[in-house]
Amino acid sequence: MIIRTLTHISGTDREVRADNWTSRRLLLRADGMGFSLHDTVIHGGTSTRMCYRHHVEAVYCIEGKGSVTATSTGETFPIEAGTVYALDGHEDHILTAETSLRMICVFNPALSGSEIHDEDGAYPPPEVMGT
Ligand code: 9YT
Repeated sequence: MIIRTLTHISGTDREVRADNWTSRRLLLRADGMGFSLHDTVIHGGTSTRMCYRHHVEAVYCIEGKGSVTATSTGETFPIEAGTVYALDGHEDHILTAETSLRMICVFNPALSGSEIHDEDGAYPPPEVMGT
């Protein structure tokens, strides 16, 4: 059994900061679960374009208000605590945080933890990460 807390992760390499978000990686590829589990805070007043070509991702909001827009259709869906969006089709999307959003994110395949977004807002596939 793996037991881990946000307190343990804080200040370690499992806490990853980008311009628009800070992500605490509770479970990563090395943990062998087949998915990764992240507690991510999207900073209020930001918009982030992402497109995970090599992963599916489910994102469950537990705090804050914002929206997600599917760039292919222009449709925008509101996000608040209790809303999940699941990118089952690797959709290109823009996540807008009106207030700070706290999101529980699950990636499959699991992230190894050292990925960075490319110019399209994607993470590289697992084979490129050598894990
Ligand atoms: C909601 C979302 O996908 N934000 C980007 C960061 C991601 N959750 C991560 O890398 O932990």
